[in-house]
Amino acid sequence: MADVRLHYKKPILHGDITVPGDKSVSHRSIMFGSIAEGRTTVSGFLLGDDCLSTIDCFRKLGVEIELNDTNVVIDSQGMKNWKEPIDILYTGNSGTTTRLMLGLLAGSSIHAILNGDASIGKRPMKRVITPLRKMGAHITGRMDGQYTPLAIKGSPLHAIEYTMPVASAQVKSAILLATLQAEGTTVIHEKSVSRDHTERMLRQFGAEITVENGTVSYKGGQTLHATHVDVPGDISSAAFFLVAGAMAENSEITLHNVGFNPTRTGIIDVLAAMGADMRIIVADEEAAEPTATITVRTSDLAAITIDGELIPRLIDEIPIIALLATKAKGTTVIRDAAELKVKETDRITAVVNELKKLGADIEATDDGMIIHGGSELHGASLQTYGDHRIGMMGAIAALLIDDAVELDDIECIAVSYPTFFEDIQKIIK
Ligand code: SPQ
Repeated sequence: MADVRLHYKKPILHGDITVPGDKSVSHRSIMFGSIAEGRTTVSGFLLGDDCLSTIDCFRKLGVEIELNDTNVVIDSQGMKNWKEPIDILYTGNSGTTTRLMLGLLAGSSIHAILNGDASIGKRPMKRVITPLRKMGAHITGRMDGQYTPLAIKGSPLHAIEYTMPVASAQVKSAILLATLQAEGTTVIHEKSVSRDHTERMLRQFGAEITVENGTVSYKGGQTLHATHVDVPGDISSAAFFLVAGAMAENSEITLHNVGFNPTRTGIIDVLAAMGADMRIIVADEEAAEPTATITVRTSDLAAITIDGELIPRLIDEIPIIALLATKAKGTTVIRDAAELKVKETDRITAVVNELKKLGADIEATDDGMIIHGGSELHGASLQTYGDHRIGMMGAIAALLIDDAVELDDIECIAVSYPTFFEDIQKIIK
């Protein structure tokens, strides 16, 4: 666990960054390429630790995966020919890998054990296992399957109709992936729409799926066809630099190839509502995953309330939005975001503790936080809690103040943005 002292002395931020591949889409590209028989190719793959964990799991299932920089070639004999792994499937720090693998393995002919790191060991798995068990899955684990390690014995599945108790793309995706090997048509009702990368990729691989008014319907037993996946840049990674550009003095940053899927663009809505000076050029709205070039300049910001259906569209951006709110005029309220408590760490506690150390006027609530903008931030020693998004929030704060910021365990940032500090250097003037 390496400590780092960041002393940037309030630089002007100016320049261009091409954002690395989207983590959610990268995971799914490996999964779908492993399901479909034949050769799937992927470009723009994220070389983050979480996505490498996904590759490792599928190699253990006998899928051939070649990685050449950000290009991937997947040669699969189809999911029916996956081999029973002789070792546990280790999912590292990745909630997405752990939960989606459960859905994929539920209807297979395989017995497997899934385990991850200490953070994964604290994240709730019952939310996935409950609907999968309704489909006929055999999954056992610590505290009746609430936590890893989990053992799964593939079994015949049937489709279900399921109303999502929480907005979660991982739960929705696990059910959809299990349905691939289930009899009948699965229907999922979402109160607030979560990211839809799985639905989009099912279509891209040739499946028929309907999505109407928050209801997803998908018939089991459809065959997926190998194809090419072009991974867009990760808007959740871009968010750190969008916020830096809006907050730092005399700054202008252009971010290229930013994924612009409407189920992920809550951060753009928030920046716009707060008054950020942004220019957005959307490249191809018809693409499987649209992208945009976004330029952001130093802005006068006003506080807003962030809640309701907006929350799932920006859930991973809340740590950096909280930092943004420290500069906004007035009081920003973030609510309906209790899900933050079950991420890589409790992100309500972590954000409030660490921003307080920097001098922010912020308080935690049961389902979010309240930030009184306008306080002068200063240097501090910060904890990352082993959470990449808390680590990056601290590093962006360091760009905005005169004093040094110390951060413990910066390795965790490699989970989603291994080139983060190199990209910071590109825009410091
Ligand atoms: O994969 P993991 O560890 O769950 O990663 C996080 C993140 O901050 O990168 C959450 F901690 O992103 C999730 C996201 O919060 C990735 C994801 C997906 O790819 O489907 C969906 C979201 O989680 P959820 O709980 O809404 O399903």
